[in-house]
Amino acid sequence: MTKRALITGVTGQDGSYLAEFLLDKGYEVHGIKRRASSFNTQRVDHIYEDPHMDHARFKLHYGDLTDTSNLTRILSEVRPDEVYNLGAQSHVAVSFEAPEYTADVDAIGTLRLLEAIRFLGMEKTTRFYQASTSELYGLVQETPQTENTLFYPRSPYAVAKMYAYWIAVNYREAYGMYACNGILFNHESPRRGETFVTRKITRGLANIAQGLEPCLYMGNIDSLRDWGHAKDYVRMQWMMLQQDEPEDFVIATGVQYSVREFITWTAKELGLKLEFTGEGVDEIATVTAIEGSKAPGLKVGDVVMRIDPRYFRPAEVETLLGNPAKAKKVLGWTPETTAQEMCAEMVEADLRTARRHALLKEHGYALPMSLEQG
Ligand code: NDP
Ligand code: GDR
Repeated sequence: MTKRALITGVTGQDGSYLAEFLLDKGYEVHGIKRRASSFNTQRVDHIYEDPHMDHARFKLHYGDLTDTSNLTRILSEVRPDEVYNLGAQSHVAVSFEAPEYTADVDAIGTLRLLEAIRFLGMEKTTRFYQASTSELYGLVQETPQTENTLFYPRSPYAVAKMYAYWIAVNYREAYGMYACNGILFNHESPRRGETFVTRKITRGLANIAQGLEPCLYMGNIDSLRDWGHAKDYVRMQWMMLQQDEPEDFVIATGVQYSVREFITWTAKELGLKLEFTGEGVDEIATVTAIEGSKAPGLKVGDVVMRIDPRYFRPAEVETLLGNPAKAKKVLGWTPETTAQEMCAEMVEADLRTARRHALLKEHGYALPMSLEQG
């Protein structure tokens, strides 16, 4: 029997990798996409299948986590064996600006899905994965963080995700549902949204190297994160739903770096050596050497990074470091890509795009991209 999966957030970074992964495993994959005024399926266009063809195994449904009747209808039509709830307003800084919407989608959206599964009588047959997050640890109470570390959320996003975490646990305990939380630490890729810090850096510096942007404006570059590769992490999401008993797992690399280090790696991939000088909001990064031909838009002495307090958060999560020992022991999972390898992959992809855009610009064409930083 072909297994059926339903993915919320299929158009996002993780959703697109997970859809590919499940299709490779022979699943029929259904995804929920939001209605938008322009195309928003770029990350899954390469796996799109014409629905008019027989045997199409990848199907998209319009929907929204704020819409109960829509979720109930999709679930009743698809009757999935596995639901992966990846849909979310996932940007921590944005959640301070849109706290109510973030709670509606990230917290109540999770409840809507679980309750629809129960209402349809599928609670004993449909397995449920909840995209939980290291942001739950917020103001960390213990280092490294494990499945037993106390939560102390520091943003409307994290508070909403904490509700989602506990409501998944509650449906497991109250109704015997197979529901699991993957407590995932930051994971990135060339498909990462442009306003998350790693992608902002790789895309921004690649553009600067090609003369498309003058400077990168950053927030707190002392912040420490445990960065893994999204491809490694979606494999783990699937593994969590294949166990005999549902359990929650920390997924992390167990290694931590600063945002400043990530900037340095990116620069190195572009053949640039940087010097950081000044303190606090006056800190800058200046080019001190250039090797190779990847940065024709720059010369020694150029300032490529400044601090803009606009990107500071009202409450910051200064440090996160996960301990993935349980995932290794129980599931045999270990990450395959280091943060530096992932950075190199992201720079390569963003440099390719930046070079194309530089060529268009040289020949007088308008650039098909927003250069706004997030
Ligand atoms: P993205 O921001 O790339 O993707 C989020 C997805 O959710 C997109 O498909 C988006 O649609 C969709 N979405 C947003 N709002 C709604 C809504 N109201 N109804 C339905 N769908 C909606 O996130 P990631 O892929 O990086 O992360 C996947 C999940 O994992 C998220 O829940 C995130 O919070 C969580 N997480 C992520 C981590 C990371 O480091 N990446 C770490 C820990 C947890 P659209 O494309 O239209 O915007
Ligand atoms: P995070 O990721 O908040 O950890 O949430 P993000 O990449 O946005 O920030 C990481 C750290 O970098 C600092 N930072 C900046 N961040 C952004 N976006 N832009 C900047 O200019 C900037 N300068 C410094 C931040 O302050 C922060 O400390 C991500 C999301 O994917 C969540 O959905 C997920 O739950 C967590 O990871 C785990």
